[in-house]
Amino acid sequence: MLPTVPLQYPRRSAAEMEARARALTELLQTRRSVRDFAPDSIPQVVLQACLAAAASAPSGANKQPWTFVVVQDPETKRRIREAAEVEERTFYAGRAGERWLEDLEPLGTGPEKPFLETAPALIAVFAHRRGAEAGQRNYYVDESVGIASGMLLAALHHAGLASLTHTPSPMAFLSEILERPAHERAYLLIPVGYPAEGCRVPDLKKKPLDEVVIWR
Ligand code: IYR
Repeated sequence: MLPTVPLQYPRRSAAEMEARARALTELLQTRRSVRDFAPDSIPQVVLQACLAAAASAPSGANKQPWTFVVVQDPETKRRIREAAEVEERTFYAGRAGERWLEDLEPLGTGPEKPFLETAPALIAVFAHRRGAEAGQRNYYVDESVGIASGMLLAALHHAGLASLTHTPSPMAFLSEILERPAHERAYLLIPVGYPAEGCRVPDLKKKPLDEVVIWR
């Protein structure tokens, strides 16, 4: 067992907890997936701090089974866009199936992915299916990487950066372009930047809380 350290935990009053809970909720409720980015570059220290938030996530047996590849080089972004659009064209041309395309219609998405070039940074999240060395295992990999990715999205939004969870599928091309080893699998591609001027987003509604929460 590891040595232990005292837990740093400030116990707060109910009123302070409520205020903090509401403040974070209100902030998170303003996050939207952005598909139209300004080309402006973003402060590297902000990206780095948000990545540190993601990397602090809990994970199965603390294996931290993730790699975040930050792509800012225009030529690499261009290659990623090109490869993603190859997959997306077949997806939208029929591989998705009628039902899936119907479900996507309200979002107005399509096979063209200019944001993969205009967004100043793309964060490619890779999940480690197992450890790098033979016999090393990881546990609850999807859960762990999903939690870390959610924390990354929250940190980016809190810092004032827009993002998109993009999942061209299959994403094997990312492993190739970004030269990731075989035990890593592309999990999510997150364009990050500032929204383009006049950016519009679909008028989505979230389900009411009583539809998604059951108190017993
Ligand atoms: N990967 C495609 C399709 C797509 C799928 C889902 I589920 C979405 O919520 C949005 C898009 C694309 O990025 O266009």
